[in-house]
Amino acid sequence: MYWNPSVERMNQKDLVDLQNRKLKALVFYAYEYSPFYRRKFKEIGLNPWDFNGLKDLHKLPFTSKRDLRENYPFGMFAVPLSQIVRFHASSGTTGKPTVVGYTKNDIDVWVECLCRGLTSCGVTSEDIVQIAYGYGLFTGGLGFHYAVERLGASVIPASAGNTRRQIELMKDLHTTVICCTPSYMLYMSEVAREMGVDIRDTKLRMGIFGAEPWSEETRRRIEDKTGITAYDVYGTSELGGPLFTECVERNGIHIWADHYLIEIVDPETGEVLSEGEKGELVVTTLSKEALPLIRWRTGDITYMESDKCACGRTHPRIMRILGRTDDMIIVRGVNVFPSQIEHVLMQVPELGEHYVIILDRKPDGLDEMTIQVELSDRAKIDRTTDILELERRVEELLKEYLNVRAKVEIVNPGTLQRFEGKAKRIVDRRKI
Ligand code: DLL
Repeated sequence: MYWNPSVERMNQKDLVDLQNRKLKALVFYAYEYSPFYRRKFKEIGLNPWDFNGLKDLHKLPFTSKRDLRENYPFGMFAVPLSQIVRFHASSGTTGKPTVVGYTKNDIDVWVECLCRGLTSCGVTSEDIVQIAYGYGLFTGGLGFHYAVERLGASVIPASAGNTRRQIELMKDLHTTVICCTPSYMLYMSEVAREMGVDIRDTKLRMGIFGAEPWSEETRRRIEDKTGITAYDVYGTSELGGPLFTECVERNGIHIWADHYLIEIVDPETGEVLSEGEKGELVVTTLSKEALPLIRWRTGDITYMESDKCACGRTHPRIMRILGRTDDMIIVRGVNVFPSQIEHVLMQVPELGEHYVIILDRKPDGLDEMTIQVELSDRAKIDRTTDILELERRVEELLKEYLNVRAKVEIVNPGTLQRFEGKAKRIVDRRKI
């Protein structure tokens, strides 16, 4: 089932032609309306009249979060404030917050993208969709809200939090689809159990989970615990919000190429990588009016595939996000992403789903990683010696798969912090 079949199945040549035309127009638009880009283009001697579209893409400058911060709040907007119909903002956990703005058309394009995605994972106007992403400055809640409404399904605008109420709503209002972070879904399933509710007995059939890295094993665990089918959704506030999802094939996330142009680059050198090579996702917006972004460095690590998907859609796919470049942990010369640690932990059936990675610097200057992970509430272990033995086993697995030396501490089920939005997996106690 398609939302916009002629576009979603457009042949490669037409899609590339369209991107080419839109990219050239974007360069003129940015030069004309964005003082920021005009300055950047002048700095590198780029004249829009000499720009030849896709084959010159590599000549365009990158745009980074730093640019957005330095131009806070409106310095990168390309329209007068009177044309802005909505603002969203990031929480600014890694510095000054960033503000993004949308014109009416920007919202329409965002809704269109997400409607295509929702339809591609099988959401229909018959569904009752509970949105448990936060509403507010975060794009998750309102982003899904507008798309689900446009689709004609029923929205339950639950927002994040108030978890017992979420379960009641799910039961009483016959929710069929839930949208939230994967970590919140895990938490919700625990609370449901405490309340004596088996999610399998409800009408819930599907979850659309994203806004944070999660692993294939976590998907399997969510599905095992709840009996639903779990889909991945990706997006960032700078690009719009939640925009792109997996389709029923669940073999990558379709990036709508008529609105967004993607590249994968080496995060260190900025060199463009080939299909299938892992690197940083870089996105150029082809339709955004308020905040056009040229070669936006998302900071997210993934790889790209552009062969036609079995679902019939021709738009390229990115594979599950491994993590953010700034979340990469470097301990004793080994680089690792939390999602890779999660991947190993979740393969151990005696372990639960909740974990935290603590980084310390020892007096001798060496870094130390400790992973606290809960015992599964189904594990039948209570002897201390068995716990110690399990800790050693997990440490060996981490060494074997990731070459990381970490101390593993197994803690009782229910003792680590739970999250209603994005989970915080790293506690860095190193003094820099
Ligand atoms: O998280 C938008 C969103 C809302 C996406 C709801 C999906 C669902 P930001 O708060 O700007 O926007 O955070 C964007 O979150 O650069 C990634 O690092 C991370 N992220 C988002 N989706 C995924 C995902 C929203 N599916 C940042 N897998 C991005 C891994 C994700 N990481």
